[in-house]
Amino acid sequence: MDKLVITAALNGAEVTRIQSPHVPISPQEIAAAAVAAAAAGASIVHVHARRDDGTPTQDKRVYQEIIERIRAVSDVIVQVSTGGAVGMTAEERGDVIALAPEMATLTTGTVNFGAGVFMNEPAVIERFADMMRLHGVRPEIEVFDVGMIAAAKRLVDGGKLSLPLHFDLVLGVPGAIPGEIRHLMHMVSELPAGCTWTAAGVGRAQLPIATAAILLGGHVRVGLEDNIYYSRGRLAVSNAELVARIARLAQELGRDIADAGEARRIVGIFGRP
Ligand code: KMH
Ligand code: ZN
Repeated sequence: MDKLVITAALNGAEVTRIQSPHVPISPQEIAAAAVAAAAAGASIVHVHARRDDGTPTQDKRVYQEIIERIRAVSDVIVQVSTGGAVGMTAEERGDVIALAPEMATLTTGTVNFGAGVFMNEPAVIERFADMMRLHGVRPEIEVFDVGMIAAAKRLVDGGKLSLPLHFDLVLGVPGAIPGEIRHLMHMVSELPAGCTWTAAGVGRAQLPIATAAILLGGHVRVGLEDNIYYSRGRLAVSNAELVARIARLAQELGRDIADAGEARRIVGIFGRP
């Protein structure tokens, strides 16, 4: 089994400071959260840009500042979001790919997302895939339901994506596949041979889905984007706290933790930075 790659989804687009005062917003806060998460065992940080008032933005300049601040102090893999926030246009969401980050998310379908719709038309998905190939960006195929795995396979058949892919299996978004281990097992069974995968459980599904992923040979994503609680009724005080628990669990279960260099090899990032 490969060493465990832990992704810290630091802030997301939708979580507010009212929900959790610990969500990093500014590039400085995001960089500090990235460093702390890396020290706790994360080898990838998934980041969303925010404006000073906390609202989500896909402004390239904000992403540039986030990447530069993290790069200056850490070799953790910086994965930017092309999902942005519900309601953003595809044009604004895709802009960040031109920065040629090491890694970016690529969602391969449309899904209800809480009260909104996370819209990903086929032509937009193909355009983002083309842009990622052009700029040498490793996509993380982010799927919220099993049909999105089938869609990724069609993109492979059509020459838009190449195997092996790295997937992020997200379970528990209201409107998408529920956060149950049997659904995780089914999603894993549908992946093309040779692909790697991370599992992200949303809300109370975070800990059981992460534990199952450790045991099944997958990788784990935790963080305040997906879940603001450490335990019932007790907010997580930081992303690092959530990452540290996964690192402890993995060690107890006999799974070593990948550092950033090892994570690059595992998820298929070669020759950078
Ligand atoms: N904020 C969600 C609507 C991604 O980062 O690529 C989409 C999302 C996925 O967070
Ligand atoms: Zn995200």
